[in-house]
Amino acid sequence: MKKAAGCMLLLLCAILLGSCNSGDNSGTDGVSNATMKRYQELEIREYEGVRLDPSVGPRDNSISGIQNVDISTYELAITGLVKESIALTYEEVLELPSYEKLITLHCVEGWDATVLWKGVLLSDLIEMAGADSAANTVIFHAVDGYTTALPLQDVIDKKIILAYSSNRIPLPPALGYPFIVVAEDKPGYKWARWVTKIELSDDPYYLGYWESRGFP
Ligand SMILES: Nc1nc2c(c(=O)[nH]1)N[C@H]1C(S)=C(S)[C@@H](COP(=O)(O)O)O[C@H]1N2
Ligand SMILES: [Mo]
Repeated sequence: MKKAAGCMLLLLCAILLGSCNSGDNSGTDGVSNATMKRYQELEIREYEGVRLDPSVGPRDNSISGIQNVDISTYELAITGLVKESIALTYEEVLELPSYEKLITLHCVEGWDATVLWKGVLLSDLIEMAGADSAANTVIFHAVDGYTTALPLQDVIDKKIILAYSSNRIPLPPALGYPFIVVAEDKPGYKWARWVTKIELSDDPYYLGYWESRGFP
């Protein structure tokens, strides 16, 4: 009886898995050829026994296309309700203590992506500038004019990182080089890419690009 149930479950899983890969010839280890093509050279594909997905998704849906940032003139500003506004170069950010996180993004469209991220704690960056006691919101500004925000308490409690590496390679331009907010447990539009400014605010109702267009 138990065995039959187990078999049914296996069969169901096989059908479900099959439907996800439909229309795509399979490559190595059941990974589709289309997926294999999206892995970048040198990108690691496995971490502690977990298979990683290509960090760059199948299509770009950013507001002004993929941005190419000139790192020689790039600066990351931490400003707003802080004791002292600061600006850091790419190299200065990379010198701070780093954190690695294996995160699975569950997309509302029904797919998952597991990527190994590496970056710095947003709270470490904020501490460098010193948040005012009135600050409760973190607004991210990007080079394409995109903005989005997260509650300061979430940023601290969840140890949210600003990542510069995905699957052990430098963040590709498509993913937001030099920096992306790895807003784990939050929808995709909270994952600000090409971040240039982190602004501390006392407005918990601040509306970013998609938020002002009706997204919560
Ligand atoms: N700077 C910037 N960051 C952005 C966006 C954007 O248009 N500009 N789009 C957001 C949205 S809506 C999503 S779903 C995620 C992931 O986009 P992707 O699926 O194209 O990688 O990036 C987010 N970060
Ligand atoms: Mo999105």
